[in-house]
Amino acid sequence: MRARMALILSSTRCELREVLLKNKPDEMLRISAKGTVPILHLPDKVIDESLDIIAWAMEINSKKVHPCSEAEQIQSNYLIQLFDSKFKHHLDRYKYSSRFGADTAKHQHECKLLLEKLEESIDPNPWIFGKMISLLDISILPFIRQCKIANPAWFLSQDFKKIIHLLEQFETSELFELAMQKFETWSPNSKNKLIFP
Ligand SMILES: N[C@@H](CCC(=O)N[C@@H](CS)C(=O)NCC(=O)O)C(=O)O
Repeated sequence: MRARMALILSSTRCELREVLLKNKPDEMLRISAKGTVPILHLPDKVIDESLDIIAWAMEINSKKVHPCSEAEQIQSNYLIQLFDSKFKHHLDRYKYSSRFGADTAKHQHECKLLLEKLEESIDPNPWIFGKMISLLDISILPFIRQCKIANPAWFLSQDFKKIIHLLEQFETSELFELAMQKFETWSPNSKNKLIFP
């Protein structure tokens, strides 16, 4: 979802190949053996980390994204890394506690502490840095949304109201709708190329 949003925001079109993670095509594993999505296959290289795909797309065109001041850039980098590492770690264990043999309540609590920390450091209007959506918004909101989906009643009853409101802004945006479109699964026999966005 993060990579799709970066492509949309940078007005970069590409052929999109939707895959089933439980049935990864050889074509996918041949270009990136680690077997995770997203993967961007360029003529001269393969980029298989979403944050790197976002960075690549922004090199092409970042006009629709908030231009960060130096201080915002530092805050943004810090929070993106925090959510990609610590928050994601606890989120996975909160969402899939049986798969990880994890304690749901403990990991839910750790997610809550990180969301409270975020709540203290932002003042969205309507996006984190103001009128324009930023790389921080698109990098962390998909994870925060997964945290909500794990237990909506719990999430919506928490005190981090600015985050709840920001997530609502995200989930009702045109960008979200475009990025969440469903596509048919690709196979080597697929006749038509699917161009996105
Ligand atoms: N740090 C990676 C994580 C990618 C990742 O874990 N993607 C998940 C889907 S959202 C995946 O491909 N999992 C592999 C699987 O379930 O087999 C990134 O953001 O690109």
